[in-house]
Amino acid sequence: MTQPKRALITGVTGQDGSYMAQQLLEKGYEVHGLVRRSSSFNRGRIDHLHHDDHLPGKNLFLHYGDVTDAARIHQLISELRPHEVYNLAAQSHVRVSFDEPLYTAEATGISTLNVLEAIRSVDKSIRFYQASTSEMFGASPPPQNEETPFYPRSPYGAAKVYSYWITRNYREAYDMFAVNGQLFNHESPRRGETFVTRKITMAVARIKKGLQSELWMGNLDSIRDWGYAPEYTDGMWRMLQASEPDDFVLATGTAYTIKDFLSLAFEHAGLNWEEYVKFDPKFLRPTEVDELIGDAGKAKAKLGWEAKVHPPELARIMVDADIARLDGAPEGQF
Ligand code: NAP
Ligand code: F7E
Repeated sequence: MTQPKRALITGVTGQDGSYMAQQLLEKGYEVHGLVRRSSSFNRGRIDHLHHDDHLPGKNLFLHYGDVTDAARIHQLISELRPHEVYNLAAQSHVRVSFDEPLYTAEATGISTLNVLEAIRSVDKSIRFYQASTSEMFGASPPPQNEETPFYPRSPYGAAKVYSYWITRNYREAYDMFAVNGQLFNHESPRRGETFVTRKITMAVARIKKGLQSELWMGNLDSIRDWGYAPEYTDGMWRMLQASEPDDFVLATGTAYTIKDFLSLAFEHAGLNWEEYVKFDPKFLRPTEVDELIGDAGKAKAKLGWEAKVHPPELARIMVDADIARLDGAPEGQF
């Protein structure tokens, strides 16, 4: 009997980590996830994987650790000897990165070097995925693709640019299979509650149920290219199965403003967003990324990857899920 492939996911408790773990278990992988010690329960997105009868949940193993702790990362990679590492852990909130720039540099930038160094010294054949981002393009005008120059507009974007280049450098210097996925915004019912789409869909559900009457927001004019997270984690996996290591943009190629997403989400529930949304300057950023629209042509040509869910369907999926949650649907359903 052949041994299952082993994967290590940093950031397994996050939106993408939870879909990645689920998809790898479905493919028969032995999945190891890095989990931070927390005083409150932080495994809500993955807890159901242990109990899902359709998944080999016994193949999911969680390990305490922090990506800023180089010794722990080295120890884990040395003990586990994974075939693939998905480096998804990060301080991922752009607005928060202005409040905590040094921590963000550590957790979103230098931490990538911790993982790469561990792989380099333990076994250079381990395949490495780095969660790079459209925020690296920042102020470069759309459409953005793999050739677009970087112009980050936040401490988060700047830290991710470091991670991108150190990943490329380890690929070129040490012949490692280390790749960057330059992913545009991707959302889902598991999206963190302080990112704009989820903030909106939760508010729609609560307003619909009479639990909330106002929604306080910042800049409504920025343009984003929003896709559906499970499709993007499938793209990450495809990058690590390719014959050669390379960097890829994943995006839908569509452009919607925050106002557009408000309309889609509120209208799906039969509501008019303009009656509820109020402006609060505390949600503005010192520097904003105005316009992100990705060109994922390379991923389509070389990986056979293409986004199928576009923002109108995405908004419906997320609003329906948040209404179902308020109706008592179990978290593992989403
Ligand atoms: P997310 O929901 O914020 O999840 C981040 C994960 O990283 C969580 O599991 C978090 O743990 C963990 N983490 C944070 N700091 C850590 C540390 N110091 N040590 C160990 N774990 C740590 O993010 P996401 O949306 O799934 O995104 C996944 C990755 O892709 C991130 O690197 C993000 O920057 C990047 N990215 C996201 C998007 C997007 O649109 N979603 C687009 C491009 C790139 P806790 O649960 O304990 O907080
Ligand atoms: O903001 C505007 C805000 O926080 C989107 C992360 O996953 O994607 C994400 O970064 C836009 C911005 O995501 C509010 O000013 C208005 O223009 O949902 P967001 P983001 O900053 O695009 C990239 C690709 C990543 O890599 C990141 O990790 O929405 N906006 N009003 C607001 N944003 C928030 N959060 N809250 C508001 O009230």
